[in-house]
Amino acid sequence: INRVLSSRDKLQDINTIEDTVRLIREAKNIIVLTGAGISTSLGIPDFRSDKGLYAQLQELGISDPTDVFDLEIFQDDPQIFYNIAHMVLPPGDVYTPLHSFIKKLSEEGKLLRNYTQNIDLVESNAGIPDDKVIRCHGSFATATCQSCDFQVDGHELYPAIREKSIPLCPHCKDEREKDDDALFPASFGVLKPDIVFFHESLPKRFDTSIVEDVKKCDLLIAIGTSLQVAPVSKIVVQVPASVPQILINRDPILDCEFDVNLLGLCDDVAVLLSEKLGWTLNHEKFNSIK
Ligand code: CNA
Repeated sequence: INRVLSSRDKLQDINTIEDTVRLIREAKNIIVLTGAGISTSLGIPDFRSDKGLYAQLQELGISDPTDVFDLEIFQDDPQIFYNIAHMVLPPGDVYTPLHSFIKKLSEEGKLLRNYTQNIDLVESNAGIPDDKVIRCHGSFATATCQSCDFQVDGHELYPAIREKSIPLCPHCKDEREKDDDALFPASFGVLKPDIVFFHESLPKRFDTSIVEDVKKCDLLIAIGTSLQVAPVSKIVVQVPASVPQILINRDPILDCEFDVNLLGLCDDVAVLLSEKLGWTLNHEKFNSIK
């Protein structure tokens, strides 16, 4: 993955939250494009906010925090990733009102696809159907040996990740430990969660779905993302210019022209939109936020 920004011209006569509610009512094929901001209320830091992971890593003395998620650097020294991987481990069985809102879009037959950049698997906790979710940057669900491609359940890595140690492949482990003279490369027999690092390709399912989905899409809603990482950031220019686009985000995105910018905490916006749509969200916080 690499980084790109994009821009488009705004559509006329679509400016307000009332327009957003009308568009959601009328839409049948919504692409919801999500990022780390939709999980921050669960205590998972995003990358680029003031108190996000990148700022925390800089405080730890890591000058370029993207190094931590760089495949070539991982292959040279997997410990750099495993020193911080505990900070991005998926949470337990929890989800947010915003995740409930996406589930509701699906139940109403309006969700074409949720393209998520998140690796935290919270969409599943919320019950968003798997066929509606494209995990563009992979997830912690599985992990793969860097030497023999043996795949394990991602949960098997969690104890090692919490201890900041390097999880090893059950098949390559013995060979690696026999190697007194350290003849093997640093990543020999190392298990890596199947999350997409910089310099890695996105899952095939992303490429196969996006081409048809942008043709069918009649509304795009981007939520909790800074849209700094391509190719996901390019989705907003791949959908036809006639398709309205809504942003729900705490911070504005200056490089992109959305038709409506709903700036604020996405859980609050989800609750507000649901109220206006006459929907009840299946979430314990729904009434308290109201
Ligand atoms: P980012 O670049 O950190 O941007 C996050 C955006 O969310 C910012 O623009 C914030 O303003 C906004 N935001 C933060 N909190 C809220 C909130 N409560 N309500 C509304 N908006 C909010 O993250 P992106 O997702 O754009 O960048 C893509 C990276 C982040 C992907 O590669 C992910 O794998 C990676 N990531 C994922 C997770 C996760 O899975 N939860 C956590 C951290 C990073």
